[in-house]
Amino acid sequence: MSQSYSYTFKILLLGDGAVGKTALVQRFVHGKFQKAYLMTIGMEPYSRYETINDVKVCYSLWDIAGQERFKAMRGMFFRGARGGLITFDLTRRQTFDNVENWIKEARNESPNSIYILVGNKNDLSDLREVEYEEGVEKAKALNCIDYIETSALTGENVENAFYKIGVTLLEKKG
Ligand code: G3D
Ligand code: MG
Repeated sequence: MSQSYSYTFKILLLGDGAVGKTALVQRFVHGKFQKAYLMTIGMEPYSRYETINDVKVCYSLWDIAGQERFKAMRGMFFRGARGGLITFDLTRRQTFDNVENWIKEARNESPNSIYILVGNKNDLSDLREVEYEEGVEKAKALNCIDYIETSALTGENVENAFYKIGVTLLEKKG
């Protein structure tokens, strides 16, 4: 059985180490949260097929997978990207402060791509270091399509984050 689809969107998972990029993509692709998985080395290809507004699209998801610190290895990763999730950890302000660097690099490598700002781990509300309004402000300032708070653990808003990117890319196409 073959799956036919109209578009393939290459979408990047960006952000500092341990913010939950792999957990988010696992949740989106496999529908579950895995407490422990091997630290991934190299690029992990994931895909999920979706129908958005009656159009079949393939999400090709590229998880930066352990290369957060190795800038020199990222050329292939960025090539051809249509968009990305710029992710930070709501419980670590440092990862929020680094969002600028990620978006700068992404725009430099893939000038026409679109980004959504994602504050992950919103299930850990007692440990939160970044307020919702700050996320909204930063998303505006950096020209992201939106700000959204997710939990790869509970699954909250994970579908929405990817859906928003897909819808926006389809609108750009059409
Ligand atoms: P990364 O791919 O960005 O480096 P990971 O991050 O997906 O490997 O996640 C880093 C750690 O955060 C993991 O914990 C993972 O279980 C946890 N995590 C990811 N997303 C969430 C979330 O939404 N809520 C909570 N509470 N934890 C999350 P460990 O303990 O394995 O290091
Ligand atoms: Mg990872």
